[in-house]
Amino acid sequence: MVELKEVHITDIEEFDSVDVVSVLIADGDKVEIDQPLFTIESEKAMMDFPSPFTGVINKITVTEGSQVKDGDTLAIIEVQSDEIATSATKKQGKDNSSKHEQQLDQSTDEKKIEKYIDKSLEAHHLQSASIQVNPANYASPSVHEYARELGVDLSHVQGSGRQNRITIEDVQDYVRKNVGPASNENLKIPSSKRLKLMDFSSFGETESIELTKIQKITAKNMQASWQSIPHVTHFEQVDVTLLEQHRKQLSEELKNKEIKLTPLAFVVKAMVAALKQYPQFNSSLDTAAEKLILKKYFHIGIAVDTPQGLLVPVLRDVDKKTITQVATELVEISSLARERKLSHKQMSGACMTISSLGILGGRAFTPIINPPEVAVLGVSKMIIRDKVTDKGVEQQKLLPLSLSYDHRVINGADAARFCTYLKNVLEDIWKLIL
Ligand code: CAO
Repeated sequence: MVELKEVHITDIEEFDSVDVVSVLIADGDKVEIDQPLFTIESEKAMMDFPSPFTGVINKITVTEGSQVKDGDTLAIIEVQSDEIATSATKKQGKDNSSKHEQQLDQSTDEKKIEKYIDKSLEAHHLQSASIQVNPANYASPSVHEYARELGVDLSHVQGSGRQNRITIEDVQDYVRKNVGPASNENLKIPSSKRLKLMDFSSFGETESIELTKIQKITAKNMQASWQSIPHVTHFEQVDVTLLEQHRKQLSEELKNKEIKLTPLAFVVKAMVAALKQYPQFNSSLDTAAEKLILKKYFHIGIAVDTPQGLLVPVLRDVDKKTITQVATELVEISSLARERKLSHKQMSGACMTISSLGILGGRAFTPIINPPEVAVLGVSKMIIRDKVTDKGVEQQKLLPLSLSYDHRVINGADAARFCTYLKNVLEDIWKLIL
C-alpha cells in the first residue's frame, strides 16, 4: 500500500525563516532516504535538506526562492507502507546516534563556549541598545515597510517583541519620543531625511543589481559596528625578511604533503601569542553589566573574500595547533567559505579577526571590528625595499599591519604594546615556538 507523506522543514535553529535556493528533484522522481531534496540558505550558510523517506515525489510545494518557516511543507512523497517502517527505524537509529553525539557534544567545552558566545552577543545587543542603536534590526517586512514610509531608521529603534523583534508599536513609540506628540502631521519625517535615491538614469545608463544575502547581512553588521564602536586604527610595519626565508624553506619541504604555507599562518600564531600577553584584546564589552568578559580560549576569525561577499570562518583553539596545522585549516576553511559549505557553528565564536589583503595590494587600511570582538587585524601586501647593511645592499621585506580597536576597551598605549609584541614575535620567529 502507498501512503502520502509530507516533508516538513524543521530545526532551522534561531532563524525565523530560510530560503529555498534550489529544488534538486522533480515530480515523479524516485528518492532515497537522506538524498538531498532541496538546498536551503539560512543567514550565511547553505545546506542540503535530505529526504526523510524513500519513495516517489508526488508534489513539490515550494519553488526556488520560496521562504519557509519551521514546520512548513516542502514536498509530498508517495511511500510504500513497508518503507515507512524502514524509514522510521533508520530515523530512530539516526536520532539515537545524534542524541548520543549531542550528549557527547554537550560534554565538550565547545558547547559551553557556544553558550558563552551567545551570552556575549546578547551583551553586545544590550550594549548597543544603551546607546540607542539596535544592530540586529529584527523586524518583519511589514514593519520595515512601515518604518520606511515614516523615514525611520530601524537601527535606532529598540524592539520589545520576542527576541527583541521590533513591532509597529515600537516604531510608533520611537516616532512619538523623537518627533513629539503623535499626530498625523508630526508623524511625517521631513522628506529630506528619507533615504530616497535620485534617479541616476537622468545622467546616463544604469543597472540595478540585487544584493546577495551575505552582502545585505555584512552591510547591516558593518554599519552597526561602525555606529556603535569608537574605532581607532594603529599602523605597524614588521620586518619579515627572516620569516620569509624560513617560510620559503619550509614551503618547499611541505610541498610533498600538499600543504600551502602563506605568511598568514605565522600572523595567526603570532596574534594568539599577543592575545595571551594582552588579554584585554581577547574580550567582549558588556556595557549593561559594566563588565569586560575575558575569554580563555583562542579562536581566530579569518575574513574570506567570496564571490557572494565577505565570510568569516573561525579557526578554533589556535593555541593548541602547529603552524602547519593552521596553514592546512586556513586552506580548508577558505575553500568551504567559497563553496558556501560553512555551518553556522564554523562561523561563530571568534575572539579576534584577521583580514588579509596581502595578495591584493595596498599599503594599509582601516578594518572594521566584527562585534562582539574588540579588535581586528588587517594585513596588507609586503613591501620589498633595498636596505644598506655592512654586507652591502640587501632586500628587506616589510609586512604592513593595521590594528583597529574598540577605544572603550583598549587605549592607544595598549594598541602600541600589542603591535610591538606582534612585531617582535614575527621578527624573531623562534618566539613562536617557545
Ligand atoms: N604580502 C605578499 N604576499 C602575500 C601576502 C602578503 N601580505 N599574504 C599572502 N601572500 C601571498 C601568499 O604567500 C601566496 O603566494 P605563494 O603561493 O607564492 O606563496 C599568495 O599571496 C596567495 O595567498 P592566498 O590569498 O591564497 O592565501 P592567504 O593565506 O594569504 O589568505 C585568505 C587566505 C582566505 C585570507 C585570502 O585568500 C582572502 O580571501 N583574503 C581577502 C580577505 C578580505 O577580503 N578582507 C577584506 C575584509 S573587509 O572588506
